[in-house]
Parts: sequence; C-alpha cells; structure tokens
Amino acid sequence: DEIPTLSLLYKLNRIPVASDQASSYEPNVAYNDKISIIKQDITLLGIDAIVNAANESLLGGGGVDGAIHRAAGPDLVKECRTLDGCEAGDAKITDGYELPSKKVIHAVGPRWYALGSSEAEAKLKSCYRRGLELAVENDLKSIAFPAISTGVFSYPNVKACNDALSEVRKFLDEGKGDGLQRIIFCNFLQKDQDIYYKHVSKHFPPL
Ligand code: AR6
Repeated sequence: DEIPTLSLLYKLNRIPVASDQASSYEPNVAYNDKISIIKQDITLLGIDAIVNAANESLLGGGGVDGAIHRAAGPDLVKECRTLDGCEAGDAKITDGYELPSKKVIHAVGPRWYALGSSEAEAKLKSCYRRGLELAVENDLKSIAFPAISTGVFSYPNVKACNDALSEVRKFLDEGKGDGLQRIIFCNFLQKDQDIYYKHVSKHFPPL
C-alpha cells in the first residue's frame, strides 16, 4: 500500500502514518493545528523539509543521517561537500534529491558527554530554531524533526523532548513561524514516541 503524502493527509486532517500504524493515530495535540507527533521513518515523508541529525562534516554517518543519505542517493553528499561543514547548534539546507521530501535541513546536535548540560541544551535548542528559521527563509510550509542527538550523541531522551518542544513553542510564540503549516516531531523509537505523548501537553496544551 502507498503511504499517503502529507498534502493529502492535510485535507483529511490526518498526519502521515504507515498503513500498519494508521489505527494508532489520535489527534492528541493541537496548537494552531501545526504540531504533529508521529512514529515513522523520516525518509518516507513527502513534505517540504526533513531535518537530518548530522555531524560537523555533513558528509554522512550512521543513524538517521545514514538512512537519509541512502534514500536521497549520491547527489546529496555531492552537494554537502560544497557546504564546508557545519558547527554544532547550526544547520544548513540542501535539496532532497531522491527523497520524497523537497529539502533536507542538516542540523548538527551536541554530543552530550562533550559538553556541560546547559551548553548542550543551548545547542540542541539552537538546532530546532535554525531548522525552523531555514524553513521560513526558504518559504517551506512543512518540516519534520527527528529526535536530534538522542542516538549516537547520547542526549537524554526526556530532556531532549522537553527542550525541543519548548524551543519550538517559543519560536511560534515569537510569531516567527506564522508561515509554517505543519511541524512534525518524527520519532523512530517507540520510547521517544511515548515520551513525546507524555510531555507535549506541557508545551502545547490541547485546544
Ligand atoms: N527516521 C527517523 N528517525 C530515525 C531514523 C529514521 N530513519 N533512524 C534513526 N532515527 P542518531 P544523533 C532516530 O544517532 O544522536 C550519525 O552517525 C534514532 O532512533 O541518528 O544526533 C551522524 O552522522 C534517534 O532517536 O543521531 C552523527 O555522527 C534519532 O534518530 C551522529 O550519528 C537520532 O539518532 C548524530 O547523532
């Protein structure tokens, strides 16, 4: 079965889920109707931008980075080579090539054990903010974030979730995300999906 694209699901007021997960979707979150929390392989999303959890080289790696590069094909790393890397806390944008997503925003999260917790927190929040800023600057309407830094980079999952949600909320409260139609937190692990469901209402109370 085909996985429905986000644009179709907008119309149906549904978020994109693989067919075997469709029954698990409940619209549990609503903040200007912009926030979705899904459990999905981010490389399958047919939206404007997916965010990659990259490293400073921007030349690929394991985890979601490896999956994105595999799905995008070899032209992605060619463009990445022209970008001259990226610092932790920052992000750079490329085309999506063979991905269903139009663009990839490569964000570099902090390595938890390399930094003090307040410095790591500032850099993680900055990844989400830079991702949103790049989406707005490029006139993109939909963006999906993976759980940046919570894999290889060992950022604690609950703190990562709360830091991500609070920064996105802050960005929207500042009026900077008015042009965005949908912001998706795309979890790969059930553990993170459960954490997001548990904590989201503190940051985005149900309408
Ligand atoms: N879709 C969505 N999320 C995914 C996918 C996927 N296809 N695959 C994994 N995840 P990680 P980091 C989740 O390690 O901690 C790489 O080598 C994963 O379960 O990918 O920021 C880079 O090159 C986890 O929840 O990224 C860097 O060197 C989340 O994505 C380094 O890892 C992030 O895990 C970055 O480490």
